[in-house]
Amino acid sequence: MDRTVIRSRLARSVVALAGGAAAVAGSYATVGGSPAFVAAPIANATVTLAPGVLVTLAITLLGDLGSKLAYAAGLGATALLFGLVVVVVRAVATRTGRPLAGPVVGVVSVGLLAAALSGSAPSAVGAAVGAALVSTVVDLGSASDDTTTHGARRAVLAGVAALSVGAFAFGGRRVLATDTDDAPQTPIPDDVAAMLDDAESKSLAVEGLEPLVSDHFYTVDIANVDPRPAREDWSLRIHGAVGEETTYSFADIEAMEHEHRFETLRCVGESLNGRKTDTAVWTGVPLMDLLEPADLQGDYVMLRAADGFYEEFPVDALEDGFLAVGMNGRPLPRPHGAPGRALIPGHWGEINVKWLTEIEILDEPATGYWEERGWHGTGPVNTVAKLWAENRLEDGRMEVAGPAYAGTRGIDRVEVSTDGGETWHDADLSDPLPDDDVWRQWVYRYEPPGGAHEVVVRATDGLDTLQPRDERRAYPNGPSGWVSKTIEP
Ligand SMILES: Nc1nc2c(c(=O)[nH]1)N[C@H]1C(S)=C(S)[C@@H](COP(=O)(O)O)O[C@H]1N2
Ligand SMILES: [Mo]
Repeated sequence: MDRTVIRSRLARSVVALAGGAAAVAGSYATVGGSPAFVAAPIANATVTLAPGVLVTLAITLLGDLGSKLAYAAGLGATALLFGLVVVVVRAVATRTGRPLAGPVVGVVSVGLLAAALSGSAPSAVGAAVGAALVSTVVDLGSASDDTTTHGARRAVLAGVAALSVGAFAFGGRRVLATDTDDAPQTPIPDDVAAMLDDAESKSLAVEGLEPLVSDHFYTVDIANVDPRPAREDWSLRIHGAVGEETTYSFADIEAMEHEHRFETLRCVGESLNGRKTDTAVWTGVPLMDLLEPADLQGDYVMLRAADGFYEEFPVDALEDGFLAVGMNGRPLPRPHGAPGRALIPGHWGEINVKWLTEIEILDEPATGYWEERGWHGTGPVNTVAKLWAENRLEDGRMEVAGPAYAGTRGIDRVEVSTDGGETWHDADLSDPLPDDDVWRQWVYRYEPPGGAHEVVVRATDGLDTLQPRDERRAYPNGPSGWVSKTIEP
């Protein structure tokens, strides 16, 4: 192929991609990272449609990076799709001898595609305007001569235009975006403030150790763009094997008696010493208050959510279940399932369904989202003592510390070995928080030996069961084994 032909094709691809990227950025400028964002459906499909093994690999090996990569892939694919539309439309217009119609038709088709993808007029207009800007800049910049030698110039113009739209979109959202993503910032009620104070005073003073109420609560989502069900539109439907089908609105929930409780969540997919275990004070209503009027008649339950997530487990686990609408004294944040999520004490994180919309009672067992992908994450959590902090103290001693968690079984004891498991010593534990399903912290200080040594930690739960030693990776039953670390004093 002739070099000029290659060059001009390359330039056209750059122009198209820039147009696509500008369309994505334009949509972002108007609706941000909401479900109306044009990239949301494709970004979300990258997780939902990807083979289970791949998703599992990404979760266990890459962690949060995996979901960021999936999101980036979704953004790229959306930009490509729009770029393709721009190319085709421009080519058709040129061939029919009406090149000027290109941008116009491009805008219309980008707008239509964006509307179809997002179902949102502002999002579609944003996308169309973004694409049109790039198209117009390219056409104006090369109006004087249409020779292929100027392909490079077109490409540069397109790139600059797309970057400008992108910078405007991201910068603009930073400056202009009202806090629509987060629930309104209400003052923290006194009773929650007292609980937070309690947790703070019980947290061990160890440098580098997160306090008992987590500063940063992890998130795990099947969707790259979280749903945003407005409170007014949200409802919780209880149906299936029930005597009386019942639906609650958010106002119904708000009118009920609220409680606060400490509760820890742990993801079955985390690594043994991982960071996907956190604790918060949750505010809401006991699920049984909602379920009693429905008259449950089946032995299993399926919880369903606004993002298409669903998890099934035995109905007995609902007994102590909770519908949380608040977290640490504030309305439940969107990433944690606003306006309402389930909390099922003692069980792995996955059945604590966020953006909860349905409680379906079943006669027969069924398969949940992660179980369809091979996980067994609906039962009680494994016991673990983690090693999150190691400090050299001023007096020359070493200090090791971390959280320990065994769901509703509670933590009775944490032991530390500083000689690779030969001898064991009791660690000090933080005073227990009032509720059943919470972690504790442990700390152990010792004179370090001269050189490198292996520190091993193990917990004993409230049923006097020692944390099993056999090492197993997260998939499929959750990580198991004793955390150990070689420490160089
Ligand atoms: N609707 C919905 N609920 C969900 C999930 C999800 O992807 N969608 N992830 C689950 C998983 S795997 C875990 S570990 C917890 C994490 O809760 P968090 O994101 O608030 O930490 O939520 C669970 N609930
Ligand atoms: Mo999870």
